[in-house]
Parts: sequence; structure tokens; C-alpha cells
Amino acid sequence: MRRYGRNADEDDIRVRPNRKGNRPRTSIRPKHEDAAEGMVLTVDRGRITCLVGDRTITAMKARELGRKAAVVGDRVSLVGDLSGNKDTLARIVRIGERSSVLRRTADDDDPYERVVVANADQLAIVTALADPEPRPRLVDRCLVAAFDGGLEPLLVMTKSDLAPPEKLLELYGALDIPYVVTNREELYDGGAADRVREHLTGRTTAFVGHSGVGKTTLVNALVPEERRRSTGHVNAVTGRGRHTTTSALALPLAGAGGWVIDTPGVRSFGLNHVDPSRVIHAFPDLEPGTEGCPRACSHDEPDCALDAWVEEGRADTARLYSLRRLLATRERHEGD
Ligand SMILES: Nc1nc2c(ncn2[C@@H]2O[C@H](COP(=O)(O)OP(=O)(O)OP(=O)(O)O)[C@@H](O)[C@H]2O)c(=O)[nH]1
Ligand SMILES: [Mg+2]
Ligand SMILES: [Zn+2]
Repeated sequence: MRRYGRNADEDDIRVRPNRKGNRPRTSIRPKHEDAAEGMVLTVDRGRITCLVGDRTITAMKARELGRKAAVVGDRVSLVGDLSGNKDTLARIVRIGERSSVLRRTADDDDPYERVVVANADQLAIVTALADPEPRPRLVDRCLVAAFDGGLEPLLVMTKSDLAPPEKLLELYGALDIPYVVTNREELYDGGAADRVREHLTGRTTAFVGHSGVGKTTLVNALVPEERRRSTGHVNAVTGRGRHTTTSALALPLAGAGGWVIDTPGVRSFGLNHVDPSRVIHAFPDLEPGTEGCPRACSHDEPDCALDAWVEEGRADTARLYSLRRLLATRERHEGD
């Protein structure tokens, strides 16, 4: 299930023995033919922790890579000291082509986009049912980012011990997007961890959501202790004494395999990089209703067919409102 992207760079052309003879197919020799392949587990400022075989190695980006950043989930080629011993540094000389990219900007008018995670195939959008209050508009934004980046969405509603899920399920239950309802106690005692794991096996899943919704709690319940220890997780303590995640971290699932990627909480999920015409794909309940729209409809004009669609009861009014907000806003610090 894991995909290793190929890079079209000249120095990536491999000397592959010809099946019939022993002569190489090409005379172009790779620049780093002794490079090892690895996966980025976490990035802390310039230090990049990679998994190479079963070793955890600290690396820096080689200067020849220029401005391209290595992010969690990237498949990379490394040279130099690959021992993984303390105080050694390897060099990343190549970043493999990415099968998916989860991008976000700080807010909608921020031109600086960053790649949060590479090569994930699923985006777990985590929202607490209370404390903090659910923010459907943030969920919708994450859905847009998932569809745009080529990740399949999964909704995870946490803290069902504090509030029931019915209201949120009214909005999202009918969307054909898989969802799981969890709470902390059940993660360890009941079947909640198994219900989540069912969706994760064999895939790479990035967990995103507002700070404090329980992403790390969830990930910790899913990944056995000894697997977590080997990666050196960076956490910070907030002003109120709570632990908060400061950098994304990939952790391996046991058993049938797969990866979970914990990420720092976000306030907003800027979508400056997403073409507005693509936003509608994240609203599968509304999209079929746009068939009656005039050409190049902004979906916020008198002839827009979505008003009738909602009046006929084929989608929830709140969802149309959310779509329109999302299309219209280029406001700063918007994310509730
Ligand atoms: N009542 C209740 N509290 C929970 C549950 N899950 C997590 N919490 C608590 O919520 C708080 C935040 O949990 P975290 O797992 O750190 O949240 P996070 O999403 O990783 O937060 P950031 O790293 O800041 O993004 C902690 O005090 C958890 O103990 C739950 O199901 N029910
Ligand atoms: Mg966290
Ligand atoms: Zn329309």
C-alpha cells in the first residue's frame, strides 16, 4: 500500500542490470549511488529524523536540494554517516516524488503555503464534541484540503463522554465520509481504538484538527509505547500546563502496518492555494445540486441552483452556508 514515488532527476536514473545480460541499461551513473532510502519521521527546525531500515537517523538537508523542504512522510535518499549514532548527521540528497501533499496557508490571503505532510493517503479530521466546541467550518476547510491534496477524509469525533455526537452527525453523517466517535476511556478499555484502527490499517493517516481536540491522546492509544519511544517526540507545555504538539511526527502502527502522523493543532486552515472551483468537491452533498447552476456560477448569486436544492431538503442549510462562507472569505484568522 505504501507508495515510493520516483523522482525524474537525472541523478535518479538507476543503473539496473539488464535481465538478459550483465551490461547496465544506461551509462548515466547516479551521483549518489550509495544513498540509502528512508522516510522522514519528524522535522525539528533543521534537524530531520528519518527511518532508514530499522534505524532512526538524524539528518540535514544537503545544500544541493535548494529551497525544497523535506516534510514528514517524505521518502528521501541519504548519504554520509548512516550509523544513527549520537551526534552523527546524515545528509538528505534527494526528496522523492510525492503521491499526495497536504498543504495549508496560515490564512486565506497568505501566499506562503506550506506542505504539512507528504505521501499520506488519508486525512483524519479530528474534532472534539466539546472542549473545545466543534467548529464545522474548520472541518469543512480540512475536507477541502483533503480533496485538493489527494487524501481520503476520515472524521474522528472525540470526547463523546462530554457531549453527544448527534448534532455533528446531522451535518456529516450523510456525507458518505467514514467517521468514528471516540472517547478517552474507551480508547483503552472499550473498542474505540479498534474502531479507529479499522480505518488505519495499511495506510498512512495524518491527524489534523484544532489544538486540544485529542489528536495525541488518540495516536498514543494506537501506537504501542516502545514504538513511540524510538522516535523522540517533541512536546511543549502550554501556559495552562497542558502538553501541546509542536511538530508533526510519524509513528508506525503495529500488526498489519500503516502509519499515523500526529500534527500540531491549528487555529485555522488557510486555503489560499486551492482554486475556488475545486472547493465544491469537498461538499459531496451539494455538488450534484450544482448541475442546474448557470455557467461559472459563484454559488452565491440569485440563479444559483443550490438554494432550491436545499429548499427541497436534499442537503442541510448549514452546509450551503458553510460552502458560501468558505468561497467568500479571504478573511484573516478565520477558522471557527
Ligand atoms: N474528556 C475527555 N478528554 C479528552 C479526551 N481525549 C483527550 N482528552 C483531553 O484533552 C486534552 C487535549 O488532548 P491532546 O491529545 O493533547 O490534544 P491535541 O489535539 O493533541 O492538542 P495539540 O497537540 O495542542 O494540537 C488532554 O487534557 C486530554 O487528556 C476524551 O475523549 N475525553
Ligand atoms: Mg497533540
Ligand atoms: Zn451555483
